[in-house]
Amino acid sequence: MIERTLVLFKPDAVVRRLCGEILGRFERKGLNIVKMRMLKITSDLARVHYADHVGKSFYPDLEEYITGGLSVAIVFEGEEAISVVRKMIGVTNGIEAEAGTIRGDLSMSKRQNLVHASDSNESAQREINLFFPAD
Ligand code: FUP
Repeated sequence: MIERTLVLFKPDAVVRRLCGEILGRFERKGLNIVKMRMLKITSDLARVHYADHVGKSFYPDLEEYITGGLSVAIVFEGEEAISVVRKMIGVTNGIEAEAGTIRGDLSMSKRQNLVHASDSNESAQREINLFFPAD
């Protein structure tokens, strides 16, 4: 089934100038860019986006990091895009992520792990509406 998924290039991806590298991987895989914008995530937006994590011990550091610089929000479309993109980014901690994945190849951190990607149909819908509300 053709799906849409929300991907964020987080502030460390922008600061490290890895947006082109990461975007290229998704494009070469065969995913289409449907929407794309650069933004600075506010505390309010972070709290909604990471609603499941608000209140956890790591949340204050997570919010400081995600609001600490520019991010890029992208909607990708493709066959089973949600699970394809999740496989391509790897597990949360860059130290544990498999070689060949974005986090596995480019991150050595659990927090500064370069990318976010929707993990289900429901979260994809929610996150696309959150980052591209006008559409
Ligand atoms: P993921 O789905 O891999 O992006 O990871 P989660 O939704 O579980 O967590 C969201 C973000 O919270 C991660 F990308 C990094 C951050 N995080 C921490 O900083 N510490 C933790 O112990 C867990 C997650």
